[in-house]
Amino acid sequence: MENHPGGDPATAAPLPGNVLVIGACGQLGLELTAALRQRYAPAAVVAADVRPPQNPAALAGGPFELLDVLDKPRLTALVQHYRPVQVYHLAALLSATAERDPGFAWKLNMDGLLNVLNVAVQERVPQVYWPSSIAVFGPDTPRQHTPQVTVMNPNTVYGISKLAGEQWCEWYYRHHGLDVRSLRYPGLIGYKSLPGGGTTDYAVDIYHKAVAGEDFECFLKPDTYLPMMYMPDALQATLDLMHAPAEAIKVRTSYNLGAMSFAPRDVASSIQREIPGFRIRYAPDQRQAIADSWPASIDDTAARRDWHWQPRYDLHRMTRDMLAHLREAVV
Ligand code: AKB
Repeated sequence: MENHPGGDPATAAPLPGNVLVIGACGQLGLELTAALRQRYAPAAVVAADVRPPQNPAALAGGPFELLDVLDKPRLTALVQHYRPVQVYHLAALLSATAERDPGFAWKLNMDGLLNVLNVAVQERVPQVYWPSSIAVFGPDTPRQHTPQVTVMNPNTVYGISKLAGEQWCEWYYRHHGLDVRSLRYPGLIGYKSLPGGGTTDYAVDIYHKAVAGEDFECFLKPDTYLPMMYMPDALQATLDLMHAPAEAIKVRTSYNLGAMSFAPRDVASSIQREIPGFRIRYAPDQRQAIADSWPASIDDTAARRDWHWQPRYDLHRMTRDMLAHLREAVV
């Protein structure tokens, strides 16, 4: 089994202040908070979310604050209190949930980001991180090796909000000199937490079912290729981007980020190499249309060139690691 990265604590430079993670109870937030606490003093990494963590142990070891990112006075007060040198703003509705509640998705994804950007400028926060997604691309985008700069035209509420958010990030960089950085994540797969409301969620759920000895019903068709990434790679990319020298960051909207690309039948075969009796069946639902509008694979040349991005996990290496960790949790 491999350890999750958090950078090398022995070589990480000490932070000259605190870090604030907004949306710390989400799939990425839980793991990023842990990685940052491994890298820096745990007390310096403030986890914040609209609700307390379901499993309090997951965020133990450092401060936790209740925060609705739409509550700008509360956000301002927290930033004034902790004086973070980095804010990671992860709170958002994902693609499938956003289609069910477009009004709230737009409010949370857009007003939340604008609150963070405005408070960061006002309170002179040196650095902000905000995740974008492959959802910024749409049905007119070239599907294979989707370039950094290309036709976008997203057709989901989530994708529209991410594309607008990218443009806002660049605007705050140009007009206010705010050092805001961003990655277009593919589907993220990790064993520590479950995603909620995304189109790529099947690729996490399938491992849980396999370890529980159950069959898996997949909501996408067997040959639906999507860009995906194992969580340790996503954490490494995020930390590498945030610690790269500012002059190396040439993309101020959001960087394409690639690692692997697979379809449900590929991940099922990969699991069957380890668990021969595992079975999958297919019952595509409304998420199929979202997946069909997204890239199948990503060209991340700019990230590799500018800050030396290099993924470490392919599908089968990820499968072995996921199954080992999930089995350990079951025992
Ligand atoms: C989703 O499926 O909505 C997310 C994403 C690709 O941004 N995982």
